[in-house]
Amino acid sequence: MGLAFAKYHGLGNDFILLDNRDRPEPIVSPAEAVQLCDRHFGIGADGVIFVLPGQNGADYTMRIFNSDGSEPEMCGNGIRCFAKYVASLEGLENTEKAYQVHTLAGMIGPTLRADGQVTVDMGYPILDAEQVPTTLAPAGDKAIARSLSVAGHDWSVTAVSMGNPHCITFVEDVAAIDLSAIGPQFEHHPAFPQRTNTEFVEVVRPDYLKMRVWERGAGITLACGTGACATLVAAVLNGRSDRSATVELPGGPLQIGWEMISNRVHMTGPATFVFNGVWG
Ligand code: ZDP
Repeated sequence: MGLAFAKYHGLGNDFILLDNRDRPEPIVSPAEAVQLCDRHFGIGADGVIFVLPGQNGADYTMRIFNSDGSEPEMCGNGIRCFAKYVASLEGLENTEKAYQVHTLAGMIGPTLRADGQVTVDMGYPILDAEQVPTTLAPAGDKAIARSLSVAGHDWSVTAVSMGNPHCITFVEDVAAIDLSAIGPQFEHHPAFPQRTNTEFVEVVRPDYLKMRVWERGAGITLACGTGACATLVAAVLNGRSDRSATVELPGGPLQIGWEMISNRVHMTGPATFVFNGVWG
């Protein structure tokens, strides 16, 4: 029979999109998602994204499984791909359109723009250590520039949740970081009870940051939208950047802004259709 899917990427962070609009539960299991994401024995992707019926007044619900089968609350690059995919399911390509999407991190609002970019209202950053969650600061405090010992070295880290947890470290030279060696040690550090996405950031200018990411449940990826948002928030909290900046990822740049009055984070970037296929 086969499972119809579409493949999309956001700056090389790639996803298998499934039309799950007729059922409230994902049509593939976490174990099947691991198989689909396998780059040698499967389709190959960083995650599987489901377009489910809306809840709480939303147009749709988005759920995602990482390539290891775990389920994150949110996915910034994924939601841009999600918006393009639902527009194509609705036969509305190349139109400006705003969606309200229910996620495990609350309501998220992607808007398709005339130039093909997608702007996403990512909501509020969560800074209370207990809610990130991290033990790096007491409940009610922010974990900004706290010391974390990893691989025999003390790192000054800032913890931010964009619905999913992120640990941000500012370094002189992002290229010099041995990400595959230390990334897993950050991800599984006991200071992060839900594990963590891990970002290393070089401040090139106050409006231009360079970031490399080790993702929880997915490892090294070319881009991470929630990670780029968490990076900008951490840079502002540490007095290292403007409230609006370009965050350059290995797969390309995202524009991120953190509004002073509304406290909301906005992200603008591309989402690219790759191909349609049938699995099995
Ligand atoms: O929080 C997590 O477990 C992440 N691996 C989820 C995926 C995040 C993503 N890369 C993004 O762009 O935000 C999709």
